[in-house]
Order: sequence, then structure tokens, then C-alpha cells
Amino acid sequence: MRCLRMERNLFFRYNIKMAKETLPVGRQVAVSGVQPSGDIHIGNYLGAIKQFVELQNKYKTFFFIVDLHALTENPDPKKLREQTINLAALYIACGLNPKKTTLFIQSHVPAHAELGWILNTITPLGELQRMTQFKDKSEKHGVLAGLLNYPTLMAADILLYQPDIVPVGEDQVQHVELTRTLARKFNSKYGETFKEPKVLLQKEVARVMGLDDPTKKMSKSAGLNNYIALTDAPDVIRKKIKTAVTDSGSEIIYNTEAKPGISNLLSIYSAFSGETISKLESKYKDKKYGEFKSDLAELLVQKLSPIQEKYKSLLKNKKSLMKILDAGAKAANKVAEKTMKEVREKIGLI
Ligand code: AQP
Repeated sequence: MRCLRMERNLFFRYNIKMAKETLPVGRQVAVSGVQPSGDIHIGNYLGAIKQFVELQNKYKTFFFIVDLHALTENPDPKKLREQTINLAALYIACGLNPKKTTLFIQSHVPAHAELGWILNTITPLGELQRMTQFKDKSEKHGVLAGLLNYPTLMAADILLYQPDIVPVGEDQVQHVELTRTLARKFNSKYGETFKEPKVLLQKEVARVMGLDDPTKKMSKSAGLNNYIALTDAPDVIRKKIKTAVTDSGSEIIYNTEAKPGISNLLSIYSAFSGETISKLESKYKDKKYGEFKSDLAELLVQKLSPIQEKYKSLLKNKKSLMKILDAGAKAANKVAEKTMKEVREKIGLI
């Protein structure tokens, strides 16, 4: 009950659209990105990428690889390059179609950094210091200015394309809310310039939890046993699900407070199978955790293997991936420049 109330408050407060809501017809704009900061996992997929794929059929979409954001974790340059191109392949393998979506690398559109800087100049320090991600990540990486300014760069990523919606996982809701605040602030100071976008959340899987700690979100940086990577081999998937933390008792029921482990696995099962959680609860009534886990592992192997095959084949031709990304950057630059021209004029840059 408490959870439900909190959820309702969250949705009200942040002006969140539900993924199940009928999407508007016409060419509204959707924008989002993923960091090339490690193995892309099923949390990133269910919370974000899967939505991107669905949205490209109804919206004008800009989806990108946020390499400048990944720098906040001081990655090895060779690894960053490799993960950037891998993420491009993975996006396409998951179903993004470069003919429908503008797909590009963030750093190939200089306006992101430029607008990020401009937004910094109207952002109170306290707004950045209170961000949950900043607090969590500065514990791991030290208090770097890049981490602090992550949300203003993210606001620029979004506002440049004047989107109606921003599909993200729940952990990014706070940053999108700051984006809306900054858009309002800029508009009231310099005149109507930016649209205030809404968050689009995939309710049931907006926060997929870690396999080794179902009280915290699944995260690329939380260690190998925390997540199922989209590229994990079948045996790795089986082993990770087998060792995923479950709860005391033996019932397979959804109750995030009493049974966070099983509830998380049920959400994952439901999202990949399309079966409702209550149907799964009935299916596994009187069954053991072991049988449920083994079925879930096989489901994941089956659903991820076509993505993995396509991913491997796309990576054989990196030149053609780069061509797609170059064309995407060209198209994105055009849209971003239009916004920047207006911004520069309004704030007095010659
Ligand atoms: N556990 C999750 N459940 C649902 N959605 C999630 N997302 C991330 N984790 C979950 C969503 O995935 C998109 C891309 O995330 P990101 O790469 O920009 O960075 P993040 O949110 O910080 O993701 P990670 O996996 O935790 O990466 P690291 O460890 O590098 O910080 C976003 O829409 C995010 O909400």
C-alpha cells in the first residue's frame, strides 16, 4: 500500500506519462541516450532501449550514445571507444532502425557541450548537489565536477531536440525533472525557447533490481553478478539466475517489501514473456524456486540469442556502423544547431 502511494506521488509530481497510455498520433519527438560505460544489461533494455524501439514507429526519435557522460567515470580510452561502437551495434540489434531513428554519438554534436555549459550558468549549485546519482556516484568516483554537472549536460542532450517525451528508467526521473525546471527558468528569463518534456516510464520495469542485491537497482558498475548483460552467453545467464538472491520462504509471489528478490525475478519474467505477474504466480503456485529460476533462465537465453546473433554480425562491419552514426550526427547537428542559433541570440552571444 505504501509502495502504491509512493508510486502515485512520484507519477504525479514528475508529470510522468505511463507507457501503457495511448501514444499520441503525429510526429511528436522522443529523445534519450545510454552511456557506453560497461555491459548493457537487461535493466537498461527493459527500462529504456525496449521503449526506444517501440517509440520509433510513432515518434520522431533521437537516440544516442552518451560518451561525454561516460567520461565522468574516467574510463580507459580504448575501452570507451570499443564500448561506444558496441553500443551502436547493440541498439540496432535490439531493433532500432537507423531509417526511422536518428542514431548518433553525443560528442559528434558539439551543441550538447555548448548548451550544457550555458545551462550551468543558470543552475543553482544546490540543485546539482541534491541529485541522488551525484551523491551515490561521488562516493565511488570521488567528487568530480563532471559528475556534479552530469544533469546539466543531460538537460542539454534533451532540450536541444525540443522533445515531447523522454523515455528513461526511474533512476533518471530526477534528472529529467531538473531539465524541466531549467527549461522553465530559461524560458522565463529569455523568452519561450524550450519545450518542457515529460518522462515516459515503463511502469513495471522502470527499476529492475540487482540480482545480487534486490534492494538496489541493477547497474553496469555494480559488478558482474549484479546484472544479466544483453551479451551474456547462455551458460553465464543460467549461472547468474541460479545464484540470484531469493528470499526466505518458498512461495513465488510478488511482494516487493517482503520478497524483493522473487518479485524482481517475476517482473523480469513478465517483461520478457508478456505474461502478467498474476498469471505467473498461478503458474508457479506450489512450484519450487529452482524450477522457476530455471524457466526464467531459458526464457532469457531464448529472448537474448537473436539480439546476440545480430549484434555479432553487425560488429563484423564497423565501417558501416560508423556510416550510420555519421549520418545520424549530421541529421542531429542540423536540429541542434537550429535550437542553438535561437539560444545564442537570446542570451546575447554574437
Ligand atoms: N536497473 C534499471 N532498471 C530500469 N532502467 C534502468 N536504467 C539503468 N538502470 C536501470 C535506464 O537505462 C538507461 C541508460 O542508463 P545509463 O547508461 O545512461 O546510466 P545509468 O542510469 O547510470 O545506468 P547504469 O546501468 O546504472 O550504469 P552505470 O553503472 O554506468 O551508472 C537510462 O534510461 C536508465 O534510467
